[in-house]
Amino acid sequence: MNIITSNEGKFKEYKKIFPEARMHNVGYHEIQADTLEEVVEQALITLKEHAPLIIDDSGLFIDEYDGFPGVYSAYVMHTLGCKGILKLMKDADNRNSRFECVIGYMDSTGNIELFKGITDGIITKEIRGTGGFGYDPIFIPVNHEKTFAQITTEEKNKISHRGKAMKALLIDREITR
Ligand code: ITT
Repeated sequence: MNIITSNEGKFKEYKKIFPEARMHNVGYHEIQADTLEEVVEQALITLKEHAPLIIDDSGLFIDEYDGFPGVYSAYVMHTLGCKGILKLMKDADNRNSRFECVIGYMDSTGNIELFKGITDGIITKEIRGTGGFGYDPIFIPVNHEKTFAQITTEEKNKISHRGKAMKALLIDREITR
């Protein structure tokens, strides 16, 4: 199974569930779209030669900003980063947010399926933790006290948007681990 990504943090999470997974950084083009699903569907079309494969488009959706950065999460991470988000939200009372992950799976015959996982949480007021990647140090999942950056990869996989999407894929497709 090829995991098509440029993000080593993501790959580490896949590797825990799919030990045979290989990271394949082929730099596919992401279209500008309103939803993660559209981005994934369009990208899959261009990646047939690498099947069986997984691609993953994820984002952080902040309620106070009607879901921004959402599909723009990568751009906002490059420009504002976690510190910029905290600065932007300095006086925000509503810190509710959610992570979404859409997995695009293409089997060796070219069949495509999408799997989604969502995890609700809140944005912290300061950076917490050094693990994980991306927005992990500023996101606490609901009913938890630690950020994604303060827990292990295994623990994150149990409750995260990506963990849920991977579980859906595994159960549906019965892919052996
Ligand atoms: P690929 O598209 O190459 O897989 P990417 O880092 O561009 O890698 P995304 O577009 O899916 O991946 O991610 C959008 C942004 O959201 C990016 O800055 C990620 O670091 C961040 N992100 C995605 N999943 C995350 C997670 O589980 N925890 C924290 N940040 C995450």
